[in-house]
Amino acid sequence: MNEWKHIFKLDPAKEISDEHLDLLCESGTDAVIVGGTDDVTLDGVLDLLSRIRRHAVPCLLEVSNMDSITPGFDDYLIPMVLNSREKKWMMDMQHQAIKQYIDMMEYSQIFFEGYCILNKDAKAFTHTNSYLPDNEDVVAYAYMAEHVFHLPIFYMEYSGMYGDPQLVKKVKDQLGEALLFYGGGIENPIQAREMKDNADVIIVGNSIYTNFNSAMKTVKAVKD
Ligand code: 1GP
Repeated sequence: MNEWKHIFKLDPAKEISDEHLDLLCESGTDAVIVGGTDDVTLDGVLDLLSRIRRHAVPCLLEVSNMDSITPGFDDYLIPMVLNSREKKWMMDMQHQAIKQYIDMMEYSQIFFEGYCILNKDAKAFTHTNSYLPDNEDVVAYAYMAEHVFHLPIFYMEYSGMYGDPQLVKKVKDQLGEALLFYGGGIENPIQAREMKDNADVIIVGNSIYTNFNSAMKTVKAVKD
C-alpha cells in the first residue's frame, strides 16, 4: 500500500456495466475499493467482488455496515470517523464488528482509517452526525490519527466535492508515517494531479458513474 497512488472506489448500490468494470480493473489503478453509504447490501457487495475478482487488481472492502461484511477481499478498510459528534461512529460500531468477527479476523488484512469528513453535503457527513472542522481542527485530527491512535491511514473525505489542495498540503506536512488518502470530486487528470501532488493516494469514485472516460484518465495522470 505504501507504493499506491491511485484507487477507484465502486459503490455497490450503483450500476456499472461489465465493459466499464473490465476497463476500470485493467486501467493500471493500484486497487479497487468497494464501499458506499446508502443501500450497501451483502448481495451488492458480493456481486462486485465476484466481478472484480476476474482481474488481478487488489480488491478491498471499506466496511460501512455489519450486514455486508464478507470474506474474499484482499484487505479490509475500517473507517473511524474522527469528526463525528457521536462516539458510535468513532469506536462503537468498530467494537461491535470486532466482537462479532474476532475469530475470523486476520489482523494483517485489516486497516483502520482515521476518517475526516469535510463536505457537509455528503451523505456520510449527515449519516455519521459529523461537524465541519476548521483547518486547524483537521491538522490536529491528522496528528491524533497518527500519534494518538497510531492509525496507518488518514483519509480526507470530501465525497462529492473537490476539496482544498492547500489544506491537503498542510495535512501532508503534518503526517509522517501515516498515509494520506484524499477522496472527493476528482473528475479529470488536472484535479487528480493537483491532489496527488499533496496526498499519498487519491481515490476516485463518483466520476466513474458520471464521466467514465474522464475518470479513466486520472490513472495515467498520477502514475506517469
Ligand atoms: C468517496 O472519497 C471517495 O468515498 C471519492 O469521492 O465519489 O467524490 O470521487 P468521489
